[in-house]
Amino acid sequence: MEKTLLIIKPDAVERKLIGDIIQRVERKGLEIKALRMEKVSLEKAEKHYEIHKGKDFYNNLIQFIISGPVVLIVIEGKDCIKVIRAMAGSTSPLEAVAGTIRGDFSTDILENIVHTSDSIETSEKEIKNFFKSLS
Ligand code: FUP
Repeated sequence: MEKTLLIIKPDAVERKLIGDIIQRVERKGLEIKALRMEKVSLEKAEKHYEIHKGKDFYNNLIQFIISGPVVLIVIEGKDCIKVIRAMAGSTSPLEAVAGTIRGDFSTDILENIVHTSDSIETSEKEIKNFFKSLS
């Protein structure tokens, strides 16, 4: 069964949005397979975002994701990668519509509440980075 990684980012943890976001996942009918709260290490952050290395926003992205605790969640369900990305909403705050997580909670392209895997290949890699026992 397909799996995806959802990260509740430091801004959302700070703003006490963990419960709201988890409730959306459960109400959608998806399965939570693993869940852990932690402050991400620089090493793991760099691995997670290696595809963005060299981009102008890369340093800010790394500093942000290690700035405070996050919640790492492995979700399982039919087509869950696409379903969770649709629920997260667009990366661009101008395009993230109301009803999506980003559309409801963020106006910022960097501090944008959640990370979601974007393909089967990246979800496997991302889950392996944070949950050794699931891979
Ligand atoms: P997404 O898959 O929607 O999380 O977006 P991307 O993989 O394109 O980008 C990863 C993260 O980089 C975003 F969550 C926020 C950050 N980012 C910026 O800060 N500026 C940009 O122009 C694009 C992305």
